[in-house]
Amino acid sequence: MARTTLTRTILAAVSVASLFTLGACASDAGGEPAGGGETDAATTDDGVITLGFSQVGAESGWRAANTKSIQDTLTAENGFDLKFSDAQQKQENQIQAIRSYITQGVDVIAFSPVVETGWDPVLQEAKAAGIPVILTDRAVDSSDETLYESFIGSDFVKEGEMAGEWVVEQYDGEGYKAVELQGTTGAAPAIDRKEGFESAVAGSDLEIIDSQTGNFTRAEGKTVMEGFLNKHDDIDLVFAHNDDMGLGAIEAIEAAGMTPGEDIKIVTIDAVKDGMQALADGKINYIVECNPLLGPDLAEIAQKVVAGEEVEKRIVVEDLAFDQESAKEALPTREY
Ligand code: GYE
Repeated sequence: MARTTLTRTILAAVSVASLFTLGACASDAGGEPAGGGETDAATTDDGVITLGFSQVGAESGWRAANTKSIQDTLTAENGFDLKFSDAQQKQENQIQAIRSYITQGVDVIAFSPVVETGWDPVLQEAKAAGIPVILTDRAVDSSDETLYESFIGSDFVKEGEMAGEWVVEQYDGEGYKAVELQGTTGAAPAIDRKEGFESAVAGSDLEIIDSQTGNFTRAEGKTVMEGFLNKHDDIDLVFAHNDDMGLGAIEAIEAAGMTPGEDIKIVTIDAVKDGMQALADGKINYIVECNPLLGPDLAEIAQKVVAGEEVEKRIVVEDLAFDQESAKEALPTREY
């Protein structure tokens, strides 16, 4: 049951790539690129696709698996020259990296936006320079869909709903009190997972008594959970927007002398190995998957965009969900 399939949903099939002058240098600005790094102009003449990727950071197990998938796929062997930068969860770093890629005249820019809003100006700069942009993992909140070619990633609202539906199925009628560990404030997965979970538990007797960001990290998940435990003595359940924050919550619950998974139930999203192990061990009760292996889809879409072919505007990655038994089954062959 642990197999993941990628389902492609074609929402708009007209590529605007053909409108761009592919391979054109963004600008011979002459000066140093804003984000630092290499200055040699990219070209498609040699058939190699130079792709500038701006990653969110290294905040979680999910992110590590996502970075590995991208670096393992966009290799010289596969015809790519990958320029990779880590934004350390800061939007200004991502904007600087994107500007640097524009200055370098890369063939394609791809990025996973740390937050949803505030991208239009830099995306307009990329468009004006004729450099196509691909979004991976997280969406931008923009009314101008011509600013990017394609968005590859999961349906985060659905993930939140799947988590909430399971909780209602298990615990409705028991008057459960839940706390929520939110992802990074303003990030698409935090906004959407919250919305999905809330809509699924609406109408049940499950009450969300507290909700705060843990920034998708284990350390902050632990600290925020410690605060919740100091403030409330009636927590039945934790909904964490990712495994890492759930793992931090486990540490806080154990330090408070309680048994995670029993005294306080835990539901998370991601299904990375550490989370799945905790689920198999009974410390987490349910995990909704979020597949981080986006490298192959990104490579394919980038190749098509550079070739001027049509690309799917939205590629939805399908996710599974795991309980203790299915986690035990999946673990031995789990890729991430
Ligand atoms: O769930 C979390 C990571 O954007 C889907 O970011 C991604 C999320 C993932 O930090 O672990």
